[in-house]
Amino acid sequence: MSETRSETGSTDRDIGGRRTSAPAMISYPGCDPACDSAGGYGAVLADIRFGRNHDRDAAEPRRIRIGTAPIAGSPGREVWRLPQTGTAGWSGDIGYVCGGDFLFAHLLVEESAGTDLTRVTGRAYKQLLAFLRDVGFPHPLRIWNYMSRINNEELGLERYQAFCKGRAAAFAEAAIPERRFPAATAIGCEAPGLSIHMLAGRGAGVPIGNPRQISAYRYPLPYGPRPPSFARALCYSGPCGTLELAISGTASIVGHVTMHPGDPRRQTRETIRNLRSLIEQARISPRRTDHGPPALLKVYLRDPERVREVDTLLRAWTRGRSEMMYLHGTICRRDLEIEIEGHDSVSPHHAGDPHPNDRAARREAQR
Ligand code: 3EB
Repeated sequence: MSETRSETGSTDRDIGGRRTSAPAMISYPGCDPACDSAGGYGAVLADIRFGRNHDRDAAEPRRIRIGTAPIAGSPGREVWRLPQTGTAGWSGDIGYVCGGDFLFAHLLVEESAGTDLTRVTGRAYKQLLAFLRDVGFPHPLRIWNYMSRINNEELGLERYQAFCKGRAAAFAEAAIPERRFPAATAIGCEAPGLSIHMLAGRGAGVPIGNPRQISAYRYPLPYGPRPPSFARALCYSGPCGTLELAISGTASIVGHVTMHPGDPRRQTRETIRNLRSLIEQARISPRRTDHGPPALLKVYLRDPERVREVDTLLRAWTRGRSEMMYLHGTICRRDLEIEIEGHDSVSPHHAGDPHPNDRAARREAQR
């Protein structure tokens, strides 16, 4: 899918009139050969590859593999870079890497037959949140969750809903309120086990809501006994004075209702409308009028055969301004065919007055 590759591989690039930061914290090096040379990009906080199974490398906690396979030649690797990184290691089952005000942490839990995903998730999240607090990065900013059989019913509950129940219990126990919920992705895959990885910070971010959708943590009961604990997007101060926008997995949901069930093309259009409205709401671009697509998009498709039509629609929106990754993953509602997450990074320096979100982020970080 070489057509989808962005031609903007330089460090200091001008995208749609906005200047993105250099170095951007997260990149897909498959799209951007310049990122593979370490020079000028600093140290690696996380090196994430996508493939057939979940895996971790005991010798290198920076490196993990996620069991959602790239589709049709899509890049399948993501690298997070900072000016410097510090301590890296293992704390029990948790792998971690520290870098400045940020922490990369991950956990892979094997599930044996007949275990209760509510309990497995609750335990995993309690462990992770306690670890974050102990090491002084108490704020989860962005979390990715991957689980098997996501739409299967077990012990009288759909597994995604069991996951939500366990996660909610852990957030409650750690006294993390809704306004501190991270941006997140939750995806099903054929690979066994529950894989959780995250970016956490010393300071908190500012949650962004989507005017077209109700907050996921307010979803009504029919979607599960406990609603999902995540913010539609989270804005936080980046490593080099940048403003980062982590965009959660976004789907064809308006209000709380699935639109165009089972139709990947119409769901893609609806999801683009949701992403645009969210980005407009976040206004991280220094200029009011300029809200292009995010620098990075990651697309999960239930049916990999539909990638061409989806790619055509997405390219009409992004017009070469975004790096894209396509992965085979199962969405958490049976009637959803596609979910799209994103990340953006802007340098507000040249904008004169600090952007309102920047001021808010600093204020939040000091609390
Ligand atoms: C949605 O909007 C789609 O449970 O962490 C997207 C992103 C979704 C994250 C999560 C779920 C999650 O409800 C599903």
